[in-house]
Amino acid sequence: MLDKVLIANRGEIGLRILRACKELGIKTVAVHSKVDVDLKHVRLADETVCIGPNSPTDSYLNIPAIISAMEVTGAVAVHPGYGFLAENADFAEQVERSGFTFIGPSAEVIRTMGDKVAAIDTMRKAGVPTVPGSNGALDDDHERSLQIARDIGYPVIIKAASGGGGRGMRVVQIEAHLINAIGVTKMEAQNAFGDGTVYMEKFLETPRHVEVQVLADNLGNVIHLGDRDCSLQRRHQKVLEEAPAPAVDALAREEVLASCVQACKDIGYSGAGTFEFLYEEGHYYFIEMNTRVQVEHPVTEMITGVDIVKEQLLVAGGEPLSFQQDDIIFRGHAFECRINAEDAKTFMPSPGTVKTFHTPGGNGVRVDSHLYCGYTIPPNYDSLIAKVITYGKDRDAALARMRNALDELFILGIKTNTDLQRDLVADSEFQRGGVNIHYLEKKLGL
Ligand code: MV4
Repeated sequence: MLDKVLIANRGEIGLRILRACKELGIKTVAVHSKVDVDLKHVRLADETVCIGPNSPTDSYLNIPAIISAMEVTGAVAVHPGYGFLAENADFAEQVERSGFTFIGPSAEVIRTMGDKVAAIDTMRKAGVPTVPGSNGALDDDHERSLQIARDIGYPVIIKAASGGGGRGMRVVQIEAHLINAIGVTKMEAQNAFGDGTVYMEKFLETPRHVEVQVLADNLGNVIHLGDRDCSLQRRHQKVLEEAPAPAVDALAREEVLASCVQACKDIGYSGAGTFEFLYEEGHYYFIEMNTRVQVEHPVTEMITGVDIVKEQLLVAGGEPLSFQQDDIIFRGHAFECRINAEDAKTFMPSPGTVKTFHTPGGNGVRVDSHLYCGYTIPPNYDSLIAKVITYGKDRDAALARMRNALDELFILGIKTNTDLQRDLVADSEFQRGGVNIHYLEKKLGL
């Protein structure tokens, strides 16, 4: 079992990791930037280390500063949370080379999944369903690229191998535009990521974003925790998520869940992971794998009873998973509304001091938030300030609870997107279930 863990993150996930450590009797070290000395988890941690000024580059992304903090405090492992260094293979490698434990999969697996061409190739070979496409990088042979596009049919999408999360992509509607689009995407990818490798996929016009949660230990045990639907997004920022994904084909789901578990076994996966799929007309198409804990992990926790962060800590300490697949019983439905400190019209971050914070409660309601009255949200970081999560015996019950929970939520002193969330849970098409990835942007008139 790990003795002392360094939390290399901030905000709600910093607090989430601290809570999991405390439940397991693990000592905690919170590292923070100058302004973040007032963070809730920093105040609650056993030890704290200021690792630099407020700019993320100088603090939460400063690898030598974080490894030094581990040496100084005697922390044996580091939990990276999400964002920042969570999917940085060089960080994982340096942590391990310094004799510490990185809480996550091996640097090699992180590196493979960071290269989308390698990730898709790995998953296709492991039997996970992928999008019809180039099955590898595009080369300089224009005739070959044109033939691949003809074979899969237009529209197609050109994606950067080092992109992901919506960066470095271009849709091509007709053959006349293909070669130019490949050239421009390559150029942009080279400039943005230092890697001009691109690949091609069939462009799916109205898919849903459905993802699969997996857990693996270092003894060869792998389980899945079912799926989530994260289709409600704006500019690749998720807004509202739910588990399980509503209205998916039961047989296709069982097949894809089994394929994810098998793939994890094949590649020696360790820790928590998420397979991202596009789901359209009864079919799942793998697009990316995330090697970190995700913001929306609580909806899965609510319907399975599994504490995903605790499992990450156990597994990293060499313990077996607390559950076998047969122990996992999927029960009920859960939603998560992300509450951001942002302007309702412009979506620009809106930092400031919280004057009043009334959180919802009651049966089946969970709030993951680091806010407290008098806390000042700094301008330097992500605008996520709270996650309101509700559980119910079925989708309608969980949604009714979310409507009540959002009615109870009061945050004064800063601008938030709470009214948008209230609109969304009152939306009749969303209530029916299964809206696609374009639904929110269309509703907002973008
Ligand atoms: C796609 C796609 C349609 N067809 N790939 C965007 C983020 C990145 N993870 C992959 N993305 C997409 N890939 C094919 N072949 C549409 C998207 C996409 C999207 C995917 C998930 C969630 C929101 C999205 C918003 C716009 C486009």
